[in-house]
Amino acid sequence: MRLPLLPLRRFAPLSLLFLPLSCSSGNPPSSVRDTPPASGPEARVPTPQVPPTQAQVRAVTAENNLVRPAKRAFSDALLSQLSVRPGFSVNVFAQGLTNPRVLAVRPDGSVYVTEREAGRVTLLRDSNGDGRADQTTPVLTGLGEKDNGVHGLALRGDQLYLVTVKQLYVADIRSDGSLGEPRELIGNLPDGGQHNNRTLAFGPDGKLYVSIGSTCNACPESNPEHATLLRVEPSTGSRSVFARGLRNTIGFAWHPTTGQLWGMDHGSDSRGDDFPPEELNLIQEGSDYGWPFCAGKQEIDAFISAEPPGDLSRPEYCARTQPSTLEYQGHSAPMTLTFYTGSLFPSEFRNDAFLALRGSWNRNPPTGYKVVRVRFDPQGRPLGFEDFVSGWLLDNGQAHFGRLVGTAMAADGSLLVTDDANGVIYRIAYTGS
Ligand SMILES: [Ca+2]
Ligand SMILES: [Ca+2]
Repeated sequence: MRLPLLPLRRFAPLSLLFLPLSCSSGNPPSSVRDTPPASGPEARVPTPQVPPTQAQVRAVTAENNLVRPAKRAFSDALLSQLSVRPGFSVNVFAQGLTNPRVLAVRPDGSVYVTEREAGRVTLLRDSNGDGRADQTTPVLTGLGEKDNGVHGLALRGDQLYLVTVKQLYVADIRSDGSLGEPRELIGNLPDGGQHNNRTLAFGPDGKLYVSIGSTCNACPESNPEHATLLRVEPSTGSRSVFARGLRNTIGFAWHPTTGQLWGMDHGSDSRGDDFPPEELNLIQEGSDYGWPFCAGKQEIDAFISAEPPGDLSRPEYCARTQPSTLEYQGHSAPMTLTFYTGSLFPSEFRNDAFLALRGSWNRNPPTGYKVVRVRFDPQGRPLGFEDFVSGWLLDNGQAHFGRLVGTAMAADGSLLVTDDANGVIYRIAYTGS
């Protein structure tokens, strides 16, 4: 349920609230943001809300909608039930893996995958080009275990960067694809807490970007590196906060032609079925994307009891944060994001993105459990989301047979997607005419 918009009680009228802001900056409130996103509405005054009463919080929490679809084992019969766009097909690239999470693909077709709960990195190869891996070789073991195992990967040249919760490593890739001993580049990333799934990617600037989720569902963080994207100098490991107010942006990537950085942030839980939305953000250096006090397009999160820092009212604070560019159904759990630059798919897919939605546990009915396409226009502005492959959710949301995490484009232009629940890697290819 959504909380009703409550009358403004504890705040001064908005016109008064924004008066000092206008005077001090010399600009009208619509100019509060430094840089508007590439698309999306103009800045607007956030809807004023007061924090909900404890009774209202209890009412939402009581119907907290903890719906956890039961896991079904993978089967070829279930595979055949997936819905995919006409002309595309889905097959199993690999299976029997332990909790496969993040993928990285080399130009020669080698696929590295992290098996987080095993603390392992495995190399997969399809040597005969039939779309199925026929070599499965563990190349690194012992990097953490359970929820603390190795998770994020990034390739650069003949080196593979790897991240656990607190450590960033780099390993040389030998000619046979095996890895040398990983060297620790950073040993003191922030503690994990609720969100310990670090992800990595190299930017067009040659720097390594690391997503550091929040420790909590919705709270002010004391460590300024939590709920951020960090930028790391790969030669030294020196690092700085690139953007903040990001609760858990596991999926982020640079648009192939504009070079703009787009990321999908997870909204906070236990706020009803639909609020807050998952966010597609244009991530810019030095910007604050609002969490934990604001969500979506500068909407105030009325559930959090803490007050924003800096003696700012909630509307003032949210007006200084970056609104999302697009929103998606709350609780879908966006995972990794991959721009499509291949030529196997029809040309209309080029420079669009694919996104794995791991799926909800905090919504009734459940949502997610699918792969969506994020359409971008020729100028690189996101237009919207559409289902690409769906059907992992079964029986009206009572069951599932896959929770999707990692996405990557294979060397042949197909799309690989990991399922960490049944240990499957799916391959989506275009087979139409
Ligand atoms: Ca094969
Ligand atoms: Ca946000």
